[in-house]
Amino acid sequence: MRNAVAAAAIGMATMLGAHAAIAGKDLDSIRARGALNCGVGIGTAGFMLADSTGKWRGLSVDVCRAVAAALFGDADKVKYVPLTSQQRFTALQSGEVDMVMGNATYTLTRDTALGLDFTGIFYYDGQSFLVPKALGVKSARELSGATICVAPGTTTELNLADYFRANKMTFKPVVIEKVDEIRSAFFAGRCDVYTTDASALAATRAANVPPPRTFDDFLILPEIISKEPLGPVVRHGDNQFADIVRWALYAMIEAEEYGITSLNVDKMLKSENPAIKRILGVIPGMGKALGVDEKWVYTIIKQVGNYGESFDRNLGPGSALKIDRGLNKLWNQGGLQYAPPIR
Ligand SMILES: N[C@@H](CCC(=O)N[C@@H](CS)C(=O)NCC(=O)O)C(=O)O
Repeated sequence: MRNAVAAAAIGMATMLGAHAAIAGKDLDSIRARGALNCGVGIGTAGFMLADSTGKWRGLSVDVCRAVAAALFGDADKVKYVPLTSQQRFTALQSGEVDMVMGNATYTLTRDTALGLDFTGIFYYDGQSFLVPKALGVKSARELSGATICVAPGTTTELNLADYFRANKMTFKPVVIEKVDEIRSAFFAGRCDVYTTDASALAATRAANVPPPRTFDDFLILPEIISKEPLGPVVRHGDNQFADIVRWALYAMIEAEEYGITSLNVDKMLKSENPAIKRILGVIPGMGKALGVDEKWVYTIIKQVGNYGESFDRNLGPGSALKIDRGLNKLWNQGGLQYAPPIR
């Protein structure tokens, strides 16, 4: 009897092993539709912003594009669905979008009770405060009694309450759902302070200050009051799709580590380095294991670029934001960005 159970277990394991990549229902419907529905924010420079021709750009957008490149061999096969912080997780749960790249912080409750899965961390962020210099404040500890603009359904709102309580300070929240309306309220002086992820504050300061005031009229306070690890989110139920989202981001990070860029990727196909050969599918196997074309990483890097290229173009020296890589440097350059091996 015990042998029979053991044999059945081995048989089952063999069956599962024989099909490393079983397409789930979400992946089937995305493939049948021929495009990825990617939930993004309403519009934040550097992360997700539609230009005058309707083309979306940004680091978050590039992760959607990388997933489409892996799935379809074409980074343009994405439909962007702008969502507020309040809408993003219900839109994912209901199937309106396949994944969310809405600068969502990876937390325990979102990853479990909401029925969602975070598949990595594309940006290590933290919460801070944006103030007009005219307010005359240099530290968050001087904000007691301030009126503070904040978006609902965010970790921001929760951290804000914790921080003020922990420091025995008071504040008056002005809760506004749409990010463009929060910015207008802040610039119109309806609140003294705007709080959200420091990266989004840097974007607001660099891209949204209405003239005649400029960037230099505002200040981001030095305190970072929380950890905001921002990740791609999918819903529970389709592990293979989750794997593709997870490894599309890792591929961008791994390519940077190996010096593979959108400019040299064709030359890299001739590299003698076995790791590069595996990453680019010259030695096949990774694509099969993931259930995508063997050229998946080649296509991501050719069409989207590696993580560092995307960061520099959207947030770093090649952008108006000039955000320091900081924690988002690669692990071997003093940062936290670390991709498990593609092997
Ligand atoms: N990271 C925080 C805050 C995120 C946040 O405010 N995210 C989005 C909503 S998706 C936002 O306002 N993004 C800017 C935008 O909509 O353009 C969280 O996950 O709760």
